[in-house]
Amino acid sequence: SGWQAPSWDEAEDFLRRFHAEEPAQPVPLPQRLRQVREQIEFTGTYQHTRAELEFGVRIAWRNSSRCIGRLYWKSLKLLDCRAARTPEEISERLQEHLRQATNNGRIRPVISVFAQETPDRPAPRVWNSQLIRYAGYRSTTGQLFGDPGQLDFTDAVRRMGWQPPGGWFDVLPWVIEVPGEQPRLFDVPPELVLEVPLTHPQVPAFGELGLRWHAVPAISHMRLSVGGVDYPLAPFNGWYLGTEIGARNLVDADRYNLLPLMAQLLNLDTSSESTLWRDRALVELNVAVLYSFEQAGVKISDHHTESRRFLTHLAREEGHGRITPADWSWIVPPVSGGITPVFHRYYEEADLKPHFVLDDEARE
Ligand code: HEM
Ligand code: NRG
Repeated sequence: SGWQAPSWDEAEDFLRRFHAEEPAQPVPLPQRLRQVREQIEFTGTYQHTRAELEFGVRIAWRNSSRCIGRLYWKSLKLLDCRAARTPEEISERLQEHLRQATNNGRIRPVISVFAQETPDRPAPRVWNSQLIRYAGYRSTTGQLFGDPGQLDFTDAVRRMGWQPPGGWFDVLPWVIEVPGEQPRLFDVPPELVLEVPLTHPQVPAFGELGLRWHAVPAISHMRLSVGGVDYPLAPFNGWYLGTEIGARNLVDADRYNLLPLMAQLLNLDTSSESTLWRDRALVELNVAVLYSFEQAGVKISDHHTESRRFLTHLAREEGHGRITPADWSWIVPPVSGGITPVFHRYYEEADLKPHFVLDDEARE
């Protein structure tokens, strides 16, 4: 992407919206607008106050068209990591993020915001697409194992010297890059990675497969953009919707691809598509994911409940006179779409700011 000065229009829009939604500010709007205009003029950019940044990240979540989990947008907790400079400092902040987010299974939505881009200093970055992901491998015989969605990233960290354990669920190291230095690898301390062993309430053999998944989805490759200022490293997390694991991560043909194995365990007739063996295996996998997380005391949502909450969110926002942009194809869950209420309507499409953007420069 490269350096882009914050546009005055975007800065002004943001500050006006902040003061409109949260009027009780110590510095009145006209004075703050003057300050920011001067900062941009003299330094090429400006610094958000903590209150502005906290508002900014919450609105960025509220504006995420693809996210079904937005009812709780006001509860997002900000960790202000803008002062962290060295790879060690950044790694420590990321560890603290995992600690606060995981909260022994009572997962809390958290975002850590690192340094912004400035005219004379590019921002730090993490190459990982999420703070916790499993490595993917191709054996010498061409056999895939682990998470094939991470083959390229796994290759990259191997070339940087990572020793692959070669298992199905190996947590990948962080690749932390700060300006003017080579990227560095950091192992994620295992005690910070809460994982759930997967079992099925009626199929004991399923539990013997040794499947597992991590508790916290923490996206680390989206750029946060607030009031014209770019924060390339701003990892955030909520909790999982069961289908993300049970209908995609474990099921996609280019991920763990487990439907055939599940069908075998369930003794399903796979001789023809019309037995719907895929669908039946899919539902049982999703049962297993929700059941296992609940057994382990790890927060997770099912798609019926989270769909209803999303409609509550739409109604609430409408009550405030705001539009809620949404992308139907991402909001509707990948199983049982038509029996969730989010299926039966259309949504407004809009690219509102502040927002999260998928960065071209992020790997994978
Ligand atoms: C996407 C659920 C919290 C921002 C999604 C998706 C789901 C989801 C199911 C679609 C993912 C996919 O299909 O790969 C939830 C739930 C949350 C939550 C249950 C619980 C609190 C958050 C938070 C943020 C956020 C805290 C940001 C502060 C986003 C964004 C996307 C997204 C930006 C789109 C990602 C992309 O384009 O790849 N969310 N979310 N979500 N969510 Fe949430
Ligand atoms: N599907 C991805 C995670 C994407 C974001 N989902 C969330 N976000 N729930 C996966 O790992 O399966 N969140 O911030 O909670």
